[in-house]
Amino acid sequence: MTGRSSTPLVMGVVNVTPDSFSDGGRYDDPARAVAHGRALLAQGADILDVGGESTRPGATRPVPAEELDRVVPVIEALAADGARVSVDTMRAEVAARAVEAGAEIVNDVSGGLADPEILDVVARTGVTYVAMHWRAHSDRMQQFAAYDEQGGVVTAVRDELADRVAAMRAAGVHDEQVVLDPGLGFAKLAHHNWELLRRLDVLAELGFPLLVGASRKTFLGRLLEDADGEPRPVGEREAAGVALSGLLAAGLGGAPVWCLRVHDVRAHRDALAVAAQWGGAAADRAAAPGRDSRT
Ligand code: PMM
Repeated sequence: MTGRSSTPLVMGVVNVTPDSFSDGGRYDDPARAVAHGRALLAQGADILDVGGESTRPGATRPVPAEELDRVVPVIEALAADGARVSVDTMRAEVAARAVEAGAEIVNDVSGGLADPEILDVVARTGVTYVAMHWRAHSDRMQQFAAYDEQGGVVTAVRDELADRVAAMRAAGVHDEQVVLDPGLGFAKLAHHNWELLRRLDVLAELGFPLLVGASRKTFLGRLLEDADGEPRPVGEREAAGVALSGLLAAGLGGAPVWCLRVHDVRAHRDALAVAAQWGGAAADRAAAPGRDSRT
């Protein structure tokens, strides 16, 4: 189900929320969200990630009924179109209803910590499970952005994800269902995110495919801050994220990435095309030195 390929898959974000930091309020009514999902498919998304809870720093949680009302009709419509849909939720109840509605992937930013029963849903349904590194809900997660142990953030994230894998196995989830995610921006400062991106090989030691969600995040805004120290606004971070996708697809994170979670699918697809062409050209040169491959 999650088989590896050299070019990462592209997961397009469909946030059905009034308050997500990257696109909050733009697609918060189901019809608009479905239209947006279809547009992302047309741009080449492999997966559509439908979420009804904003996880931006400081966000408060919707009640479960509200989250269900947001995501279920959108998942039903997009799955009926034949799309491969994931549900971005931390709740077992929402995950179960989403799978009934046609979701094939449960994307849980808490890796089973927020609602441990979600692991039972994943085990029972056999769907793919994206488990992200997470320490606390968004209203207080940045209080936990400290990684003072030996090995710093990279070792801590690897070890905490390994603990989550143990919990998944104990719940009856099969390893073939699991994808791991470093959780960029979740209880992380900017430099933590960069360290993780450079050392994906350490996370890959756990033996699972990796998903990376960097698109439009605050650490990119910080990288591009203006002369007064103001971060680049969310809507103007796309090019930096696209550059990062190209570098990751070219292997500069130190390990293959199974999937990139992005907002502007077309732009990131372009970066992947460049990286694939580069890799192919390098392989051609190695196989046939001196051959002119400009055509
Ligand atoms: N980031 C956000 C939401 N869901 N899921 C995974 N697996 N990985 C992420 O990094 C991730 C996520 C927050 O970003 P958004 O507000 O743009 O959706």
